[in-house]
Amino acid sequence: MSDKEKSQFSHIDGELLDKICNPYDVSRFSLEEMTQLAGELRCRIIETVSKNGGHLAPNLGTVELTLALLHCFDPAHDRIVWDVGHQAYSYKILTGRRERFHTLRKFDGVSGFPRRSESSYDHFGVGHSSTSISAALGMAVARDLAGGDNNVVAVIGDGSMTAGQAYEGLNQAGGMGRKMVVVLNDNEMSISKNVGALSSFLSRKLSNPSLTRFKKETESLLKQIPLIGGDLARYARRSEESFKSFFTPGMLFEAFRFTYLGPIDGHNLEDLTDVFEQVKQLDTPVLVHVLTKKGKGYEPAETNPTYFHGVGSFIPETGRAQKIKDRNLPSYTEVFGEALCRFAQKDKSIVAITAAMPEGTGTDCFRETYPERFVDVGICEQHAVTFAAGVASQGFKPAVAIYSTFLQRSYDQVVHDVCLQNLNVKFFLDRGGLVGEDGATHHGVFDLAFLRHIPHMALMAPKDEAELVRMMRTAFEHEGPAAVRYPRGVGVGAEVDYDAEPIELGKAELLRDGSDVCILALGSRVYPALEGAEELETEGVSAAVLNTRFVKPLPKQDILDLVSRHRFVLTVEEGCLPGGFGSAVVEFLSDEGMLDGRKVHRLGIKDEFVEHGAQGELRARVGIDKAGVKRAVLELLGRPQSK
Ligand SMILES: Cc1ncc(C[n+]2csc(CCOP(=O)(O)OP(=O)(O)O)c2C)c(N)n1
Repeated sequence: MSDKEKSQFSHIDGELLDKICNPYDVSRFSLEEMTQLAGELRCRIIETVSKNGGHLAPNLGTVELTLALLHCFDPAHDRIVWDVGHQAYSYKILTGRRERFHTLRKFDGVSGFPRRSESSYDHFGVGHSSTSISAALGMAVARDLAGGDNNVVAVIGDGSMTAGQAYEGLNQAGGMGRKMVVVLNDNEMSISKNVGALSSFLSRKLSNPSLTRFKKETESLLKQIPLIGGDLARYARRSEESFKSFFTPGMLFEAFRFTYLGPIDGHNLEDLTDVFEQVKQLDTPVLVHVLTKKGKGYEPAETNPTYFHGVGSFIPETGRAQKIKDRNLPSYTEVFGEALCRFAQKDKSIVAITAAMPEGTGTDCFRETYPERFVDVGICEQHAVTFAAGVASQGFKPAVAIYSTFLQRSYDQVVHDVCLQNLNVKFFLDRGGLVGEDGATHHGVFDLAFLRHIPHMALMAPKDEAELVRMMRTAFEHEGPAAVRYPRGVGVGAEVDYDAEPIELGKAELLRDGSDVCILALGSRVYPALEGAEELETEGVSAAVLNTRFVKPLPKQDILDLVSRHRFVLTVEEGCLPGGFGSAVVEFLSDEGMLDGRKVHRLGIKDEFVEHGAQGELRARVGIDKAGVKRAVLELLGRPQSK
């Protein structure tokens, strides 16, 4: 470790922090004490995230903002609504969860996101972005109906302001004119650099030289208007200040009938508390524009906010990642990114589309290699899908790389814009299944169920990273919409052939034959099923395992061939049971009159939300790991289970 690295983090005792008994204590602290508290909070967050992983950079940026909110507002009476909620660690620590904060993101521990079930101070549950203004407005309307007098504050980042829903909320809020506050936490970053026209508008790019040029151009344009142009130009010239404020972010929000205050230094506690005290007096919608630095106070995170946005365990002194045992295996995301670049080299019609997640989806390498065919649309999943449909309608092959959980946003666009027109859009759904520590808001367990019934859609899930590449090729060669869903994490170490042949649509793969039971497994559950079957052999059970590969078109012939030889059938998937892969199999067997005299059991995620925790731990708890497969087979066969 070099001297420079050593200086990057040093422990600070929680001298003030550990004395806090309830959130009201913050309102009694002086500015000086709050400044000390900010340092202690940062230290607590860095130490905990370095062990448990989590959203570091966003949380370091909101320490002063949180202190100022708790100083000025009453978190029991007022309503504070965090957008995405990945920046609420300080809030959690200060609102009763300090002592449990070391359990952050662990099973049964503090969640990484606000949750109503976790604390009465978490006023609205969240994990997906851009919901805060809508929810806060709902709370404001409910307050007025109930004759209440509480404040409602939504805190939203500039990245989250790229989503349409934020403007739907602003539009209604401005129209209704209810008392509410929107705090725009502007750090010029989404996970990566923020994108779109609005981001440069917000990010005070109107520097003096460009402002002057803009002013001159506008004046000369105004002068060209017959009769009144000269007057307009004179009005516009009247004051430099009014001109400036007219053409700054305030203009946008004032068009939505919000009172605009800002921009304000989001790390200056005095300014923040001053402005929050003022907004409490206003009875209109107010937008407070706060400028913060992502990763503030921790050099490695300030320097590389994208990496430290959401990070695994690391060494606090250096910021370097802790060594993880599977690190030598490539992740599904990496294999996907590499394959997409290779395919795009030969096929010039491939266009990569991401909704603000180039790194998360592995399309960052595509961005570097084929910038003209790469599009980051911002946090706009609905738009991403319709945009892709537009691209496809002109003969290109858009690849929408997206987390399964975020495609939930785009259901109608998938149905109405893509599938109804049978357009050639390819969906690559990363984080399909249980994602682990991010928990219920992020598990990608509904995709198979919400995609499989849409006409024209082809839907598949690979058993390993080599099959992922083959399925990508299958999807690209298929005429029409297709989706490939794969899990979070590393592959199994299968040798990847980037030139491998596609797979015939609707063709399964029999991996193991057997006589007592047949297991129809899908995607990430194929190897656990196979390993379970091998172990069952030693217990005298002969189990066949089919890598079913496709949910749609279902490999009907392969299923018929196998099931017709078995009385006992088990399906295994890492997705929700209602409407999922197992349901598809049962429907098919029923239609074929194959259920009589057979026992079919489905393994998957029951009709419930799964909590946060390590991915392996969660898979074991819901019973879809190797042990769960073995248990289910023995139960199905009515065999006694060894304890
Ligand atoms: C609907 C949805 N899409 C994508 C994400 C993934 N995501 C989490 S945070 C984030 C960036 C948010 O940027 P911003 O609101 O500016 O907050 P910052 O992290 O910069 O503080 C993204 C894209 C999400 N949570 N929800």
